[in-house]
Amino acid sequence: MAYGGGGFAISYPLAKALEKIQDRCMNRIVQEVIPPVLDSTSDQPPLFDGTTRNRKTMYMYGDMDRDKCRKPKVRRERLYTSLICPYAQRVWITRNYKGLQDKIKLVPLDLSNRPAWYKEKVYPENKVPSLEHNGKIIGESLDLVKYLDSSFEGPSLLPDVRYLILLREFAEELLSYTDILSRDVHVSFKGDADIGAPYDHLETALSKFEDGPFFLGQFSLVDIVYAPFIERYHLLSLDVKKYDITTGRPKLTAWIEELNKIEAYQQTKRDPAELIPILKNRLGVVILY
Ligand SMILES: N[C@@H](CCC(=O)N[C@@H](CS)C(=O)NCC(=O)O)C(=O)O
Repeated sequence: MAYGGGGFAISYPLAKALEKIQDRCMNRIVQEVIPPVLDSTSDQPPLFDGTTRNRKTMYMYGDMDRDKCRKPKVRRERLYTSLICPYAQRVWITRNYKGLQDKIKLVPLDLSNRPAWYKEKVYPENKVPSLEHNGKIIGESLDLVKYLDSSFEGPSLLPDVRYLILLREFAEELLSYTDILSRDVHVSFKGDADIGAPYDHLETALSKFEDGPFFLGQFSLVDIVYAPFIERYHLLSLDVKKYDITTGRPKLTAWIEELNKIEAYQQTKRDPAELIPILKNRLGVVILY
């Protein structure tokens, strides 16, 4: 059955599905309504919100026992701010990014005509930003950005220590693989061993951290340690075995491409015409280096 509007008709189920999707999108793009800016004439906002009567509890206890029918008071954390202060904006961005709009209410102040209660009862420094959390006042934007990140839920804004440990462990693993790689490549040149296996290993390793094309995501000493060897194996495999180590290995291809953009590496590369005869000469004598 068609469920129509002005220009074209769509089915009812599709219309319902679109309605849901649209609602979700609307949620994401809804602009927060910024509370009014408080000045010297404004009262201090109350510490607690949410004293509306709870219908479910009213039903359980009857309308007579009014105290039990009240929802517990909700303490609102407050971010005292100025809508034009760059320091306050840092904290505002952090609060938004972590999705804390409902938890931390904005209290914008007019700095040119500040309410007296702000200095007297909230933050004696009389500056913004400041955060009221669990009855404590915390100031200084850098401290606040870190505080919001570590004390509230939402996406983390600093690398997790566990992630750093994982990176370091993986770096060590890769560093100790360099000798195995040389041995396996050497063996594959001499005999029947699968010439592609060592590069499959590298391809898998390069897929582990996806925040960049390098072994640990971002460029590191692991890439430096591998660069001269992969450069030589690439040349030699093409020349001796007509085998391109990058074919079918998009991560390795991207790694080589990105490495070649790094000036510090570029300047150390030798002409292949100079390298290949040296490598061929060494092949079969010692591990390639
Ligand atoms: N170091 C503070 C600086 C905060 C600051 O200077 N805020 C200005 C507004 S942009 C302020 O409150 N000025 C009022 C005053 O100094 O009296 C921070 O990083 O939070």
